[in-house]
Amino acid sequence: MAPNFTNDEASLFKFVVKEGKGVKGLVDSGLTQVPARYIQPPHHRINKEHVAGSLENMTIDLSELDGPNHEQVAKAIAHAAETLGFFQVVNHGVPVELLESLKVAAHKFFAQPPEKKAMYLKGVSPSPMVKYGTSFVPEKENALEWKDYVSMTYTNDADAIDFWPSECKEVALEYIKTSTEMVKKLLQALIRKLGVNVDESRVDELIGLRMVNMNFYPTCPNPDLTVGVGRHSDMGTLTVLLQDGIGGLYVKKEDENASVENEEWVEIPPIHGALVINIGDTLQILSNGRYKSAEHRVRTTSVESRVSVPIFNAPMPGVKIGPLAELVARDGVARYRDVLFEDYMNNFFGKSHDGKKSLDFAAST
Ligand SMILES: O=C(O)CCC(=O)C(=O)O
Repeated sequence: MAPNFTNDEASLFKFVVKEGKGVKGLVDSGLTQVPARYIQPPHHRINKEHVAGSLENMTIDLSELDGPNHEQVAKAIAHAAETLGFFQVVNHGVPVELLESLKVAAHKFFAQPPEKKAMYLKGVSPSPMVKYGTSFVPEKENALEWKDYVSMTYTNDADAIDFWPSECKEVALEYIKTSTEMVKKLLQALIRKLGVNVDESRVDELIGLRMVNMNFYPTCPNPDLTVGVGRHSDMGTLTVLLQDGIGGLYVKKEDENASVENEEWVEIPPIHGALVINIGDTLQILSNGRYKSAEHRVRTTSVESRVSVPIFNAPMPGVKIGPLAELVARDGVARYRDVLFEDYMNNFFGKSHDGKKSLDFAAST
């Protein structure tokens, strides 16, 4: 018999969050409608009919970045970063077989019994670099997100092998290793397109913190009332995201004046072998607002469980981030203040998802 959580929020919270049974545990218990705690207010729900279309033509062949078409490709990347903040890449250097293995590993991790996953809950995990959980910051959220995740922060190979979950550690480590070169190249190209030269050590510093997450979105009985991930931008520099074939990732078209009813969202279509790249808040700040961190969100589905595997490439906590000095001189204004990335990160993880409000923390005074 499915536990009845409809009118008992405390028991629900204990079951899903504290005991680590997650949304997957709820679904496995046989529930036929989502508990009230998962119902989003109307303006946060994702209405499929209001989607402006899908982003078919933003796929960039990265092998061309090293060839005679370098300038053209760099221009396309910068254009995507200035407009939607999202694009997809193929020929990115991460083997396509590895992408397939990552999706299999994600399913394998979440298919385990709850107690095997709960050993990575915050507070009991054998390492602070591995965290299993559900939603985003459940303690702070009025409506929970329909998602479980495991997050692995990279420090060095030995720690990854010792502490990351055995179901996914090898592929996750390989994913980080094979994607880092691409991330560096993209960042170099984007910074050069701003007319600024930075040395390699600064580029390394801006992506020195790497977290690979495995997200699991179980099937949901009420996709119209829930979200997999609520509207947000990422805090770091560049995110690399592998999604499976289910679809449901939406990005908002920039229009500061659009009301919630009029805003336009486009779907990032799943493309076999491609990786999705999105601009994070850090790069918006560094570029003095020229590149846009992308506001995005994820729909739930009643058809099949979905997995995605992002790598969040971000500065090391001790790095100071702020608009590049050359851009401030050129623009005549600093649109953001300098902040320590650690403070930016603590603020980001201290609040529920709320569009691009995370950037307010670095707003110039
Ligand atoms: O699952 C996705 O497609 C996106 C995930 C995401 O936005 C996140 O983990 O922050």
